[in-house]
Amino acid sequence: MKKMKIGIIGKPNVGKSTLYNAITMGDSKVGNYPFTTIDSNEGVGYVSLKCRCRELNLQDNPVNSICIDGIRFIPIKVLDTAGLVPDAWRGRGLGNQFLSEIMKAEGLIHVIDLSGETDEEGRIIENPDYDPKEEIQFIKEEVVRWIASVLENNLQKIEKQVRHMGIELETALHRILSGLNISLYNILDTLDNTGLKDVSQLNHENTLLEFSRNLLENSKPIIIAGNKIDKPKAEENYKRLKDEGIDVIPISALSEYILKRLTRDSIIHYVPGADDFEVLEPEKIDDKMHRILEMIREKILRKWGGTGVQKTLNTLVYDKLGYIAVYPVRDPNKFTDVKGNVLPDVYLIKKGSTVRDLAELIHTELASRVKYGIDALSKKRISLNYVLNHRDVISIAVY
Ligand SMILES: Nc1nc2c(ncn2[C@@H]2O[C@H](COP(=O)(O)OP(=O)(O)O)[C@@H](O)[C@H]2O)c(=O)[nH]1
Ligand SMILES: [Mg+2]
Repeated sequence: MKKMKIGIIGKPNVGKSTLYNAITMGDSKVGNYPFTTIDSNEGVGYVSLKCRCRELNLQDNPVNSICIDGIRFIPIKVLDTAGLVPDAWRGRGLGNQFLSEIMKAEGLIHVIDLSGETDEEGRIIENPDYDPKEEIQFIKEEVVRWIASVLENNLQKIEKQVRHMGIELETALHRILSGLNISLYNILDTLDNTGLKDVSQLNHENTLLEFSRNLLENSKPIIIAGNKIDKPKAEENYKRLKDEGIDVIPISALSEYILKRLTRDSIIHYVPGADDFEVLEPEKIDDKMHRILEMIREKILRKWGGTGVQKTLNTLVYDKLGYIAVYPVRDPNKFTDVKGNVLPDVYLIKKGSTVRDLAELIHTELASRVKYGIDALSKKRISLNYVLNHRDVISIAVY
């Protein structure tokens, strides 16, 4: 199955790479787990859910995912990028080079610096008074302008297709934009929303920008992660943004990174998303690290309910991208696959999907042979049009 991909964007120095490293750090406990780093800026992170194993009183044998202390983790691809600075769309800085790569992602995490200690270029400033609201605006505008420039560079091609080859405007646009994970539906919606009818309208800068802005909004969900909540002015900035109705998830990427690294070295035990950790080897923690860990426990985990990193991933995938997680099993009584693995797999599938869609996702060949489904929790037979729920356990009966 194709793994979902999400990207990390933001200005320089906000903590994108720290977040990326925290998200993609492999867990040593899963040793030869196949989902290791793919390349230098593309790695594997996890979306989590409360696993069904405990309530069913089962010892599970995860195959496509991981289960730690009753929390199931589903792998997704995560991309890191260089920071975007003002005018990046014109080629300023390095960020621009990565936009075509990052735009292939289904959704984006926009990391902002809540401390106010860095300016729009990511430079540390003396007086920490940079308003993070500004970077929310300007980064989005850079991406909008970049999409507009892609369209502008292809305008002749689009015009030729529409005027001389009888191709529909949406199809011509889709040929240019499909590589950016933008669907024909997204394009049709945007044509509708902006009232754009003729290709010539795209020749006007304002129309082109409006079209691009609308397209970004309806094709690329973006979640804002407010980083560095451990810093002095961060809470104040967070509250102000919240009061202005801006959705920001407060996070501390560095805390998550430290907790994951110590867990990897078996010095502490921390389950991503948890609001506490357990010290396993106190003798390996020096005074300085001890103080850092206590600070993380009191000022981050207890205060904010976690580092916010897992919450960011989950909110993006479940709430913004509209996925649910479903366990397919072969045997609805034992909750196993053909090899006897208990609750082996969990699939991310779009909300509103049916039993038939699940069969299709697992294997197109399976889809052609499906008879009906069985809800393994109630043992009830369900139709192929049954709409799946988050955490359903489904068996598919075939001919
Ligand atoms: N205080 C604090 N510093 C952080 C946090 N996350 C990252 N940083 C620091 O911010 C700086 C920039 O981080 P980096 O990940 O390289 O940022 P990038 O340029 O956006 O990739 C580094 O000094 C990090 O240690 C955090 O949660 N809290
Ligand atoms: Mg970086």
